[in-house]
Amino acid sequence: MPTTSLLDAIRAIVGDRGLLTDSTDTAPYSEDWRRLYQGRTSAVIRPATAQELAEVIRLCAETGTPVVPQGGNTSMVGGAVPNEDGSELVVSTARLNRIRDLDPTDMTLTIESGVTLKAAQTAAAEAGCLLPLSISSEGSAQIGGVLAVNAGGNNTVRYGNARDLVLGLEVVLPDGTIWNGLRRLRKDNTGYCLRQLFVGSEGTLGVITAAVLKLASQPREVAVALCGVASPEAALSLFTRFQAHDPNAINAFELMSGLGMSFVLRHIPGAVLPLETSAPFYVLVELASPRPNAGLHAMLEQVLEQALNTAIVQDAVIAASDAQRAAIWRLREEHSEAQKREGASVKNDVSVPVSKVPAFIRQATATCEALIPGIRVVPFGHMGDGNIHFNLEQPAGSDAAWFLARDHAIMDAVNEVVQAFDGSFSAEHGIGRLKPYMMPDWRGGAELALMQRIKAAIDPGRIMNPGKVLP
Ligand code: 2HG
Ligand code: ZN
Repeated sequence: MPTTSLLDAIRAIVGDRGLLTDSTDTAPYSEDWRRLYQGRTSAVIRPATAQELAEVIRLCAETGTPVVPQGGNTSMVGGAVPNEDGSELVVSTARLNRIRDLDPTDMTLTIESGVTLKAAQTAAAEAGCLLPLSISSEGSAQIGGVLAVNAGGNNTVRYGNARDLVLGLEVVLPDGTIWNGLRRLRKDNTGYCLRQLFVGSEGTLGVITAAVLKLASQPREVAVALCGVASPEAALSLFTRFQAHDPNAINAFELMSGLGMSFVLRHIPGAVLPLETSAPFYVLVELASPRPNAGLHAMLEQVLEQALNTAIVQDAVIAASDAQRAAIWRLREEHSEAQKREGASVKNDVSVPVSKVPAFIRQATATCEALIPGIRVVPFGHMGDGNIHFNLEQPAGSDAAWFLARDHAIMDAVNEVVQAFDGSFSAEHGIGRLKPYMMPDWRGGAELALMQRIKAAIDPGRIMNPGKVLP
């Protein structure tokens, strides 16, 4: 357990503003937003600089005190919460929130880890650039966490995952050393690519304190449509039509189920379906171009008209204003919140090859319905990159605790289907505390052994985010 003298020494480094010890202050940091894990901690450390953090981590290493790095605490897999016994300290990156540099010629943003993704996007936009990463929780999620979990989100189909945007990193290592790798080079072929080791490591190898991110050109034309479709198969046909027209124009291609949409319409104030009739599934498609007159609206109209004529699409609406565009996106982005308000849910953040998405949904649906009669299947997500949130809502009127106690049975059944399609059991949310038990099955043998050796080499005292990622 962290001793009073350790906490006093930490206070001497970070000051009163940098240390929370009162249980009412630490409570929000001890629980994940899904309320799957209710941990406990004797202190939350909020350093203002990487130097302060490094000194704190050195003390933790010397005393063998485990630390849990935390950004916006939006993890879907309990990756940022401390355990229940109170032995772990939480390190919040919230005060590491400076934008250090933005260079529109180099197209780079050098930014500290506590800046929210939304604030980082705004900074890029103000300089006439685009930070091409967008996730539903971007208002709270912080850059450090986004990189630590290699977030994906809505624009992976075009720009890749968080990993693809990182040119450089600054990391506080488990012994309290600061590694300054904040290079902004497009070419730098100098040995092992260490930054990519930390991206996706979920805080188990160190704490990311700053990053250099690649920017893209700001879109000058954007066109968004919401379409009602009969099935995921129809959604896939629509996707291939957009691909045939211009694959580079597709910014996002998101799938939603009719049931998920009904949760949004029921629970999210102001949510309205902008179509005349409801549909079994919906697609949100966004096209974008850095050219001002790229003809995207005409292209959207043309593809949708053909799709309507051939019954691939049942109904469609093209946003006519920024406000309508935002309203359509809101229907997609509020899916998690609506699902939470509807009741208990078990999430499967999985990916399969894009061409297999419809067959996967069909088979996984049948599997879950056979496993728990009345279970409500709510698949949605990033169809354009093959990442489906195959979420399951408790049967109406059932007991939430009873349902959640079956989470492993549900996840394992879904994962069997994922495996049959050569997919992944975690596409963009990471492993956290929820999924380490799956690692031996999916990444066992040489791969997991190598990960264990890397962990032992970089964090021999095993103080960084224990119990996460590795079984
Ligand atoms: C999204 O795509 C997020 O909105 C959350 O990744 C998905 O709630 C979920 O399962
Ligand atoms: Zn997602």
